[in-house]
Amino acid sequence: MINRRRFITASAFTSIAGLFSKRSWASEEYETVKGKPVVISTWDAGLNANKGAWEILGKGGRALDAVEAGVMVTESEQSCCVGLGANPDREGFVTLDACIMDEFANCGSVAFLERIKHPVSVARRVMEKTPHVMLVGSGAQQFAVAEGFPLEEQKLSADAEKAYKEWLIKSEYKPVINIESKKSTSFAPAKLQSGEYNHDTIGMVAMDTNGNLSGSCTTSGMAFKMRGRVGDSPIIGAGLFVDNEVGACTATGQGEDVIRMSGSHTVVELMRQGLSPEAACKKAVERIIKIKKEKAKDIQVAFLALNKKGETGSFAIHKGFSYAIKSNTVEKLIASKSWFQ
Ligand code: SD4
Repeated sequence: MINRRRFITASAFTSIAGLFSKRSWASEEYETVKGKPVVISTWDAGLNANKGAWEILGKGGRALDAVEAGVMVTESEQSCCVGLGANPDREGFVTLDACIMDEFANCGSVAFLERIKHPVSVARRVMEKTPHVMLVGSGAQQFAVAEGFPLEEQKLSADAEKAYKEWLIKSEYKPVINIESKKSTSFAPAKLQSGEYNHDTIGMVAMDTNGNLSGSCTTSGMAFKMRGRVGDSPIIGAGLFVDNEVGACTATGQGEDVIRMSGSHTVVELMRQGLSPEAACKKAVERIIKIKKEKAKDIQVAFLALNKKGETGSFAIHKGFSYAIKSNTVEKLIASKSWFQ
């Protein structure tokens, strides 16, 4: 239960390292950002992504433009696990999923998209230029090319190639996503074990100076997934949901378990009933735990939400999830609370 709000009035942008080392807030607190605009995004890659979004939000721009530009930063980071530099599927191909949603409930999505650098931008084109919400596979690629997106070379990044080769030695298919506390998964190559490669998604939600909300989500999905596998990230209501009257939410972690309880939509509906972002995320996590029972300890899912008042919050199954926040008064990484400690 939420009984205390912590208003962030930080005078200057405090050092991220310093703030991250102080994970001492009481369990009843949650982050509240005073004033708009504000942007939040998943994992540490969110710090850079938020800077990209801020180029637009900081100048009074629209949240929709900001959430597209923000996650494009991560899609471009070849060293990261989102976009074409990411880990491939079991057949050695990088396949990408993304979606975007605006304040009018317009939404667009692509899944199982190959050789396109910015799937989030293709998702936006689907939203703006077609009567549809979702395009997949070769159809999505064909649409992207027709829209002028260059078809990139089908080549793994050096890191992804190394990880894939290591994975091929055993070729074990035991999907485990994002459990930082469990660095040693049965298939995980060195970089996965170090946690460096364990995040293959960025989800971002933002409120602009007009108080309008938008969100985006983009991923390479689960490393070494079955060919054709699509997770929650491009699914409106699962990996992302925005309701401009209430709030917005994005999810990360084991997509299958987010899809089966319409995760992000559930969080927004809980906020509609009056729950704070953190309380809503926690309730959604509890629902997954109820569904998965004992198996919940083997999966990670985290929700990240923003409400119409500019309050933000998150909750994860396991510890290790963090999210990045940026507003006029704060820029930092926040360690999420979690069900298992
Ligand atoms: C998926 N939810 O494809 C994504 C994976 C993820 O950080 O979030 N990874 O299931």
